[in-house]
Amino acid sequence: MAESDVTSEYRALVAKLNGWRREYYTEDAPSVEDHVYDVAYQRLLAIEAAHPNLVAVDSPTQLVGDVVSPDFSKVPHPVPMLSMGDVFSLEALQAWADRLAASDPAPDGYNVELKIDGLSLSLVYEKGVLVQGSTRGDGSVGEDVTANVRTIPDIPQTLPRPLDLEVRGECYMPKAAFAKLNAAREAAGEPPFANPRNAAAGSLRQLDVAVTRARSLATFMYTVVAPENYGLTTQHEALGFMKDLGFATNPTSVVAKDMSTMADYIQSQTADRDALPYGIDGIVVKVNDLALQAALGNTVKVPRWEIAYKFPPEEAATTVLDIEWTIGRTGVVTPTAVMTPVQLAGTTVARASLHNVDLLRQKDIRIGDTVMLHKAGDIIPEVSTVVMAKRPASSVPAPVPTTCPSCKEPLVHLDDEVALRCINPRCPAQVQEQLTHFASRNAMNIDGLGPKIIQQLLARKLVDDVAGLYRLTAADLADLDKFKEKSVNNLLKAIEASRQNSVERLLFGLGIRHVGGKAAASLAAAFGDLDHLATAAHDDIAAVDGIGPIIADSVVAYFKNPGAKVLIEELREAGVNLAYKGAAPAATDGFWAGKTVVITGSFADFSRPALTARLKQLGAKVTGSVSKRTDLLVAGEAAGSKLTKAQDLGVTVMDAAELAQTLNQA
Ligand code: 0OW
Repeated sequence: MAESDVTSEYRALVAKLNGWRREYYTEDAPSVEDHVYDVAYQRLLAIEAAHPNLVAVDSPTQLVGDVVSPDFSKVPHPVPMLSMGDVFSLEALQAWADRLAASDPAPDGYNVELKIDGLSLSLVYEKGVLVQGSTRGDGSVGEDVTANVRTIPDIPQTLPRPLDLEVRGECYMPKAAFAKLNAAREAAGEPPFANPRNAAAGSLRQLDVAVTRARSLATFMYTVVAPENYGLTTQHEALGFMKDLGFATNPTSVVAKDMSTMADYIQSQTADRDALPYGIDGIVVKVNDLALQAALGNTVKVPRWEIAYKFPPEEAATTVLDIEWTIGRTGVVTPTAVMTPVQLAGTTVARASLHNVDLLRQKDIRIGDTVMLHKAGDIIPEVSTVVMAKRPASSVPAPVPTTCPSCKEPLVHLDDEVALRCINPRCPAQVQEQLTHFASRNAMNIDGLGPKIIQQLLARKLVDDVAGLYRLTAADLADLDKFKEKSVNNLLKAIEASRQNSVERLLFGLGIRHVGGKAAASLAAAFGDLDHLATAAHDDIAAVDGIGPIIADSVVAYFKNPGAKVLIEELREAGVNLAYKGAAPAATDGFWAGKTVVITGSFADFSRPALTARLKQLGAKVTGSVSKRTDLLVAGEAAGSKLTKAQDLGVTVMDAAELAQTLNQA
């Protein structure tokens, strides 16, 4: 291949891999499977080995870990938290062991461990007390997640001995907790996590500690930092040392003297993988002798004394019987493959999302095809490829609907979106989700109007769109199951109160694509009321700060839709306020006005975002880290290293009780 072709392939690979890293490490939402990333990464390594002159500073082979989020305080890792090299076959593992066997001295045994599919975690104890928890970050600097780790049940807050100690391990989400969390997210119209690793990362790297607490995280610790300080000479001893101190360590590690023992372990653990209550994505093989580990040392990013044997993704073949099209809250029409049920990674799989029309076409999946299936993160069924050799001669490309399967309105692609969408605001399949969103706290905030009540209202045909809520009578509501007079009155009061909301709540509640709470507030403030927005020119909408052409396209398309026009008129006739009442300006006087405040820990009465918004409303400037410029640290339960820093700097500290008192006075 000509040098220029290799260069362009190299640059494209670096860009693609860096994009996938950002999705995986920062957004905790990768768009590709691990094995897709691994294959591309191995190709990049091969090009760099053949063309060292091409190696770029931004190549992912030159980085150790993930990106450090600006939302968290930084934690330096004096002993870097490294990643590890991968091999994808027993032959490659044998070659790695052979190279080590040639070193002098040669290893006299390996500690073999399951590779837990989570994210790395460091725990620091001073005199036996947990003082800091942090993520790996980029290997040298991690994120402070101390308050979050205090909510994880299997992490000891204190040790049975007053040790100064750092241990490292994997934080993970058990499969059962992952499945439960995703079911709840899909029911709430939120995107599911692709696999347990992302769920764990998204749950640990949380500013709102209450969210972490609710997410059932767990750990397996596998490294003692500076083991020589505790008289440890092998990895196996280090695991026993941590277990005795009360840490969770994985019970299945073994010491293997040779390759055949390792191969047996790998074979047995691969067979048992599906039965494990947590996800694993391989086996870790470490030189057992710690002094030899130190002698072998590390390359720029990985230790020489350990390797990860990565499992090939489990696959199964089955037949596509049908392709169904389902409609979500925002009107997106998604293709789903209905297949002959097949056993895969411990469960029977009969359906797999095909995500969108582009992917359907890209993989050219057709009814009657034989397809290979695998499970992303051991959980989410994915179609890998079509077995073309088995494609029936009569096969035709899968038909893509042009009208909505529910309301028969034409389907559209908004802007350059991949998603196919029904934009009829009165589409029955969407109304349930729309009503739920409309009544939600950040939208019209109709207290007591949850999904179950909405289901009953729709089933009894008491409403067929959001405007219908404002025509409900006491008699209508009295007809609902278990709805006593008190509930009827409370709900009618809540609906009545929502009529007076400032219009940004209505605008967000209408569920216009790309129009979230922030965009709704900007548009309401810019145009003053719904009528001006509905008739505004595309470029005027796009010109509003923080809006742009994509949101403008979506807003113009929405208000052009005949169904939307009818809906707005019905809301107007129902007396719903369509004007912007203005966000109350931040207070310019009072206790909080002008103060620079940092919040740490968790609060019984507030989520972190809610407390931040409240203090800003009262005129405070809320920042993420304590400094000499900080006027006040508001410290809740399980306050972390920010409390220590505030005390060191002499910054005033306010506890939850003082906060409650001050807010009541404000
Ligand atoms: N995921 C694991 C695991 C393990 C560390 C020691 C120094 C570098 C790697 O179960 N059992 N042992 C290690 O050893 N690392 C593991 O996970 C790594 C950490 C960073 C990336 C992988 O998650």
